Amino acid sequence: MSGEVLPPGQRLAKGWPVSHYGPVPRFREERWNLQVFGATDAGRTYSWTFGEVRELPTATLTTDLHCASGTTTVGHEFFGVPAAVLLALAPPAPQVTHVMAWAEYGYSANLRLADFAAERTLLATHHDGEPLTVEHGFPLRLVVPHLFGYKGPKWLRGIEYMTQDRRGFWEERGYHNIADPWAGQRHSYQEDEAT
Ligand SMILES: Nc1nc2c(c(=O)[nH]1)N[C@H]1C(S)=C(S)[C@@H](COP(=O)(O)O)O[C@H]1N2
Ligand SMILES: [Mo]
Repeated sequence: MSGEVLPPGQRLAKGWPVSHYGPVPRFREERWNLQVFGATDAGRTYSWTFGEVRELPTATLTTDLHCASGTTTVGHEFFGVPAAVLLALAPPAPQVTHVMAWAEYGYSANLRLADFAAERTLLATHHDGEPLTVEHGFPLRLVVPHLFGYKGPKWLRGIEYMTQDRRGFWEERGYHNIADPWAGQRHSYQEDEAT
């Protein structure tokens, strides 16, 4: 158990409930790829098959997951490819300030480049030593340990480099653009509050 202290307003949930919007996509390996596109430094799009993703350098981290609706689950061990590895393999242009993380069915989450580049941000393939279950994002899920769960798309398919910010799926629907759980950043109306 890694989290004795929860962010303000969060309560501990038992087990690992599944929560997302819409249906669970079916994985077809022959149609799957991970793309990095938008404002890359080389001006080209990068693409990896699932087999190629599994060949990339990996890391393990333990984190709690905080859903903005108020539940926290603790002690998740994720294994996968650090976002920093992707940034090194597919360098962003110098003007890039934000990324959009894209999932199946058009789900998206915008992140400041610094949040995506953070040391513990991970493109996870495994949880507690097992491949992710399909409900929790198999084959690939973004984990951003220092932000609310909606910043971590399950069924991740792409990273778009952006030279200005643009709101993602929940951010367009009233959720906070930054989503720091320790600062209680749940709702977009809080963005107007004095910092
Ligand atoms: N593709 C996709 N990813 C998503 C979501 C979603 O609706 N679609 N919901 C997010 C939210 S709000 C949370 S709290 C976590 C929940 O992850 P879990 O079901 O593994 O607990 O997934 C995040 N990733
Ligand atoms: Mo959530």
